Amino acid sequence: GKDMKPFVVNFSDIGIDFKGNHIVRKYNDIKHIFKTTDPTLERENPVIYEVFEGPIQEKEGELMFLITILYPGTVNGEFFMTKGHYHTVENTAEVYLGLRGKGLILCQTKKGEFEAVEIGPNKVVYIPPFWAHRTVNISDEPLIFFAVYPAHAGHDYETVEKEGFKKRIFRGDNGILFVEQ
Ligand code: S6P
Ligand code: ZN
Repeated sequence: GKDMKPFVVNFSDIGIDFKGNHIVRKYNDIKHIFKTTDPTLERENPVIYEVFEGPIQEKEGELMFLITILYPGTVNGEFFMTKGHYHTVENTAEVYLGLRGKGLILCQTKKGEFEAVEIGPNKVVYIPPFWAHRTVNISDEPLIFFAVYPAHAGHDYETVEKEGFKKRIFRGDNGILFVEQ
């Protein structure tokens, strides 16, 4: 806003003096997004991913930025992933920069187009307006990425919960498997 001054956030201070919003999603919060359930995960309820948002107001003109840490693992072979969403203000894009690990960003439109693109160190992914996006960790280490988007965009999780994504990503014998939902 008008009264803001330039500032720096040191994401290596996460957990020490991080000022922004911290969102934590555990297995039992999001287990319905996976094809199957796993009683061990239900009992242990691990953190699947967490998001550290910059201290930014959600209003037009601002840019929200954040770091997502998506932990490695599977639910009976289906890789850990984010809930995924459209932006509520649909005509808003987003940029991801991979920092660590390896993943896929599943993208789809309400018209039924589907794309999967790789994210990892040195990779910038551009998600155009109108494309829903979900991140899948296909590596054995935490997948960490930076993202920035118009701060007023908002998140529409409902549409994705109703319609799902066209494909699910499973660990295969030699690599990864795309499974039609
Ligand atoms: C925000 C951006 C990401 C996700 C985060 C968690 O627009 O796309 O920061 O919020 O990766 O995913 P989700 O689908 O639970 O918000
Ligand atoms: Zn988004």
